Amino acid sequence: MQKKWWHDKVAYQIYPKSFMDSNGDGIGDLRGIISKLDYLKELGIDIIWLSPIYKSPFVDQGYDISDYYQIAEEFGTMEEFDELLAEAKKRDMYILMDLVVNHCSSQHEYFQKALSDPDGEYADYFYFVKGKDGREPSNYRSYFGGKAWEPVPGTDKYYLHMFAKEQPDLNWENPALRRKVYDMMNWWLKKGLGGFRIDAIINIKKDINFPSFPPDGPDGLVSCVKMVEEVNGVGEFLEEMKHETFEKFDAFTVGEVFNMKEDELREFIGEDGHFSSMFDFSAHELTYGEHGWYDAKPVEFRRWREILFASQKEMEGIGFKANIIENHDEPRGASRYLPEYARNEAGKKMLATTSILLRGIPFIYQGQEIGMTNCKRDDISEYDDISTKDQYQVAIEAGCTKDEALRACYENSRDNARTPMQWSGEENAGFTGGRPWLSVNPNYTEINVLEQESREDSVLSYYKKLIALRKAPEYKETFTYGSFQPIYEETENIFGFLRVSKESGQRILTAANFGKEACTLSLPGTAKKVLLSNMKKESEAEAEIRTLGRLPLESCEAIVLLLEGGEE
Ligand code: TEU
Ligand code: CA
Repeated sequence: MQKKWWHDKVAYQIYPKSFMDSNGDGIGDLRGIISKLDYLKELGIDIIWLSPIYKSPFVDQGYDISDYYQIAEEFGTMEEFDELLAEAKKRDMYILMDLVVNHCSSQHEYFQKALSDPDGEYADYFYFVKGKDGREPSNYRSYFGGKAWEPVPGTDKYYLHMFAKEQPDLNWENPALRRKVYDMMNWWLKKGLGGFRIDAIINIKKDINFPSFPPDGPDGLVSCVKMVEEVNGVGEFLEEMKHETFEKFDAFTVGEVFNMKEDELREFIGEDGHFSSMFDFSAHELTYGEHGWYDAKPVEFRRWREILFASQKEMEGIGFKANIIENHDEPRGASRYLPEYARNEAGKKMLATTSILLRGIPFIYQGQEIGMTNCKRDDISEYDDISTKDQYQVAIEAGCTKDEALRACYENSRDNARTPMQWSGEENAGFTGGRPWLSVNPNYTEINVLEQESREDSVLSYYKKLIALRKAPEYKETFTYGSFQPIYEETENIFGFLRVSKESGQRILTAANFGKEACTLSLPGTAKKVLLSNMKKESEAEAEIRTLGRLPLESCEAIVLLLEGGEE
């Protein structure tokens, strides 16, 4: 396998609006990010992904872009962005921008021009389609609820929006539009970006016949994702995009790919794949309800482990997925993947260990490194997110009580991850001197960076050790390129795997006890050295293992152990 500069890196996602506010307007900004680069460097971060910072009406928090060449005023100026790039570079860090090109904002110049001349050149930058029998061209429901077609005023046409109606889909069949997109990407890459995180990309390929499908809900509509699942050919667009843009810059790209077809992994992230990497959403997909958030099931450990292991094995010999436990679209990992009794610092460290040491590229979401959690709200009006408002309504219409619907939001809302970063125990968590755009999680008095920086045994201190271990010169080869081998699969509640490298001759065991009870495991070899423990001093853990000849694990205990000898 050809080695690439990003293989051994650790990435961090910033949600700019909620990261750090430098001027007291309650909105995070570029200057705030610049002020925290040293914090990220110290954590061990190499690559920073910024959720969208372009000019936007913020109907979907910046995922609706009205000018791809401008920085949103709320976040700062292009000069500040250039400064951020330069400051990152000084620290050997890379910046990824979010590339949102399935759709733009309805305020974008292209769409405004299209509306004013619905038969003109710009109308063909979008899907302006004639209705059928005085109705929409098909029965699609958008991802955010309601019809995916909106009338084009003064015509018998409709335009397609797979997300909000303020997010019209761009017509990728049009070569002129594709050229505009590539020029824009190259413009940013030339500034010195490390690459892109690529939003909702599977959706760019449509079946332009827009067939209707049998309804999948009481609204008589069908999720627009059905059409995406049925259509082929997205790969042609993706290859063209790669050749025209990031390939020329050796840029890193990570795709947000849902609904990939079976056996396409190599095409997506193999050596000559469309992208450098793509997020591993297999665990997230476990949490889908049949009809929405209200009937989503809690994550069951056994299924979770099974699906993550299967995903790890699937990518072996193919490429690198990007491992996450949360992002800006998901609830907090600590609130989702940890059982009730493990929702404490030990549990959070355990979850970190099993995620960061997997094969692939770790992506940490802001606040994960201090163990931020979901946030309870008393009323739907306290939420901002467009998807949350829709899902609340879906729950109510399905007959849920207000409390049940709020519970579904508490467990699944995208706003759980979007509350301001908890920097300190000061008012508003030290995020802003003003009034935050979204209210802080009240637990900032206990969970915050400042407090954790002062404590050797905090979640934050542990993340630093964990990342440093992954990148340590002696073990880097094994953690980066070593194979993934599951172990203890027959043992309930144990998340265990070996990383094995022919190159380094090392075998490293990671084992974590997600169960409520302590247990003792047999070892797959002789213990050489405890590299990390989330509960004890490494030397104590090592002495214990030597005396027993076995591996004892408390509830919520995780251990990383170097074994004697190389591959068996
Ligand atoms: O998300 C794409 C996506 O498929 C979403 O529907 C996701 O499943 C949903 O957020 C769950 O509620 C990307 C971005 O990550 C998201 O923030 C944007 O809202 C969306 O694209 C539209 O740009
Ligand atoms: Ca600000």
